[in-house]
Amino acid sequence: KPAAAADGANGVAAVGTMTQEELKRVAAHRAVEMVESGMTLGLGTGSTAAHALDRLGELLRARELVGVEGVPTSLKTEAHAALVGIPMLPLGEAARIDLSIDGADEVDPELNLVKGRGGSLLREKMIEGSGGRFVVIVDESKLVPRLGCTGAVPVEVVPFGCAHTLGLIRKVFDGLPGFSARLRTVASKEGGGKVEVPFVTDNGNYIVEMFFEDGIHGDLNEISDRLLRITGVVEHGMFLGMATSVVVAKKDGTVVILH
Ligand code: ABF
Repeated sequence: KPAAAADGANGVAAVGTMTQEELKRVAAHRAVEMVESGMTLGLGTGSTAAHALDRLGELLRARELVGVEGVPTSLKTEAHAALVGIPMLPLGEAARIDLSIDGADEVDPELNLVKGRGGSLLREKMIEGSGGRFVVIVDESKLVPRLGCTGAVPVEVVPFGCAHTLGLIRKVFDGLPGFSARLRTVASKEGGGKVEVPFVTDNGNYIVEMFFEDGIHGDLNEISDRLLRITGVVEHGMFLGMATSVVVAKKDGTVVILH
């Protein structure tokens, strides 16, 4: 369905098969070409978005871009952007977001996304959904036939009553074969790596991870509504109809832009 426009990666002819890290960089650099001086940017989180931050920093230092400001989608991105010299402002002080650039965990054929396996889905959705263009940068391993095919679909929940909220989330998918949901945990530093504690987001919340045997079949908007109606759910990691375009770096080093 999406119109595809193929071009070379940064004008560089593809040579052999590139590593996944190189592909992430190629996609990120292609998206940064869309940035113009004076823009306010949504700054994404994750290893692909990190390449975009590095490139933006380079262009700002070289004064090839001027007057660019960024709104970071996580504390990690805020620290990275500060390190490479990208001026920043909080979401509430940005008159508008012109363009957001961020990675994704999955992209379906309609350009719906799963995001948030990095733990930053709430700030990402607030910033990337606040208007302006949203350009997603991925290597081709992120393209899936259906959301939820390759791993967890995260849901941010408030810590209070999280076991109760988890139960309500499970009820949305009652009887669905192969469905499971659990609280995301990490090994606690205090416990010498042996004790698992809940993963805490930048907003002080927890994450419920939903798993589907063969991805999510059914009406994604309806599922989204049902999840968001649960008191205790803050937001989920399905980004439906939000991406303006998706820059895909393919194994051979070429870039395809899906709209
Ligand atoms: C962010 O980073 C998240 O929404 C997503 O979970 C993750 C993708 O990370 P990576 O680019 O490292 O694969 O965009």
